[in-house]
Amino acid sequence: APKDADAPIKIQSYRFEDLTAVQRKELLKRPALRTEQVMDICRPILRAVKTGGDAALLELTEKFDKAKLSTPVRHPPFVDDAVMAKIKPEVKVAIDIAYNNIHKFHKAQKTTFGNKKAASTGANGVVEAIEGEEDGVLEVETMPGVVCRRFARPIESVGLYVPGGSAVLPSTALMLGVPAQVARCPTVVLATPPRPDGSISPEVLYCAEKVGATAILCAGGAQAVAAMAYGTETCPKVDKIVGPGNQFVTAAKMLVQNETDAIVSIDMPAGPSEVLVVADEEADPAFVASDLLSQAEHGPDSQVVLVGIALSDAQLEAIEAEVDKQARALPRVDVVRQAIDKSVTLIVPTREAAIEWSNAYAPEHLILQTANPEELVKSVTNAGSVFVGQWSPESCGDYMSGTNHSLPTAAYAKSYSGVNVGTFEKCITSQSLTREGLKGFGQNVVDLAMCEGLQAHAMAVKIRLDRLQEGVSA
Ligand code: HSO
Ligand code: ZN
Repeated sequence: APKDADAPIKIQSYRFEDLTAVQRKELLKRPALRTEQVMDICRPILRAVKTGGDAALLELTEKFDKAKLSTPVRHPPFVDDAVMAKIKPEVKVAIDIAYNNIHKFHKAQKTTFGNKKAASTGANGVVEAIEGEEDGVLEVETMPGVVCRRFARPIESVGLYVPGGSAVLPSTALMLGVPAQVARCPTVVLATPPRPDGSISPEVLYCAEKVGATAILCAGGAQAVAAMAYGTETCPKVDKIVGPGNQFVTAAKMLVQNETDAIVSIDMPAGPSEVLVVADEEADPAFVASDLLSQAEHGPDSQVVLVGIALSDAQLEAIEAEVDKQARALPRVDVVRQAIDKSVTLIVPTREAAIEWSNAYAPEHLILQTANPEELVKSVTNAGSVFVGQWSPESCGDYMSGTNHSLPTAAYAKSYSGVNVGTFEKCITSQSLTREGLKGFGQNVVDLAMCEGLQAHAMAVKIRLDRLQEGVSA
């Protein structure tokens, strides 16, 4: 039943000391996703597109997005003067600045991929960046005459899922498109659901243009995932599908990933967006509340956690009053109310306990509104992205600073990284042995191969060692 509009918009609060071990474990949990049910809905959709191609895709787009299209795929250029005229000048400026910062930060990730090649040391001992293809080559001579290398190559064809629906997300088009562009992926399909009139938001079109997408797939949901995973008459088949989406998109991504005839990988399993804010007695209650609400407005399932370090009752009440006051002024107050209803405030005794809780929760976003926030960062072991200090709201990372906003949720920050340039590359290793290299450890290879009972392996080395021996005696 809809809550009465006068009911306080208040986060349930707990004191760490009052909780049992079982209760603590409960509080760390995310709401269970009903993946099985959703997968059952997705399976026939995937099958339809796999066998029916564009015709099936267009039919599903008409059914789910109410858009009647003649073809699902658009090719560049995506924008012309008419499209650009629909974008507010200040929005264009904002997109341009965001693009530049995201590009700068992601470009820098290429050269940190591996160490610099020793051979590239310049005249005065300065290590020079290796241009172009050789970006980030890692090279190690493990034994004399044995050189091992690791180098990155772009994934040839990638699919970027940019959600539509309740909000248009040009920022997500940038967050997925820029690292793909920096990685130099040759084929970049940007999928996004069309509006009922068949159009795509001009801001998303502009971002697709800027990141150099090679095609736009005007489709959403499981059907878009299927089109990219299998390919259709007009949609290129991709090798990896990246980007956030609703539960259908997520379920479809998980399904195609397991299909041996699709051979497609995904970035990570995505759940509802989350934030954990750590605040101390000195934190500004209005700032803390605004950060909690910016996450809550994403959706009724959004997870919002406040961890207060030894907060006085007065400080906690001040934050709660701000949450209530600011929430009521929001157009998405109904969404916010539902998210806040499921949210938690936890009062812990110390800074150490706060970070320990955060590490156990492994939040997608971690905001530190405390004294010496940089000091706290050193103890962070699990988080998607950290917002350090009171002047670093999550909104800046969502749009402008340069970090990626496509991040692991549902405690997957324990093992996954957010989207980055590496998401769009794979690493290839190589080894080059000289005669001396082979001679050096050839017998050791033979011995291990024989230990494993793999005589052909041993032979591949022995035959060469013998040849080198002949060379010496001849
Ligand atoms: N906070 C969202 C990203 C986003 N926010 C897009 C605004 N637009 C998930 O990280
Ligand atoms: Zn956001």
